[in-house]
Amino acid sequence: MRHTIVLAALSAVSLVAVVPAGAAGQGAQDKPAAQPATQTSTTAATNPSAPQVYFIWPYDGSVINGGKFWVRMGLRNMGVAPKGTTVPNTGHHHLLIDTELPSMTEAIPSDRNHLHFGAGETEARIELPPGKHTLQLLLGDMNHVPHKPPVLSKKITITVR
Ligand SMILES: [Cu+2]
Repeated sequence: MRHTIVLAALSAVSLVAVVPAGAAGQGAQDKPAAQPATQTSTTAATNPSAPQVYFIWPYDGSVINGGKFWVRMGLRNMGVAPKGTTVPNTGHHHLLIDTELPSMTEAIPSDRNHLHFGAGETEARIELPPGKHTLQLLLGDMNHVPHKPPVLSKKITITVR
């Protein structure tokens, strides 16, 4: 199983690289990605090959001194691609700060509480004022709309000192 996940991750990296080439590179990339994609009928909790977005850093409960920190965003079984990319099974990260989930059927808002990483970034330097803050990741498609079913992380709480 471990091996399958590694293959999927590698193919996700390749997807980003072939984006400008369009559909030409797609066929070759479909082989390793197709295996997990056909098994996504159950949730991430029960199916290790379901798409999953998660925080690499910070951890839930982290205490951040000074308020500036890197957020590192992880994605399994899908590929990160810039906004507007039409390759299937890709999307870009959105960081939700101190807010509830937005609509799952419309474009994710873009404001101080909803940060878009439309260039395909997987890490970002964030600054937050002192206090407790919640962070949650939500993947959006080429039009910033959550996938069906939505690919979202657990909501974590951090404390800034
Ligand atoms: Cu977006």
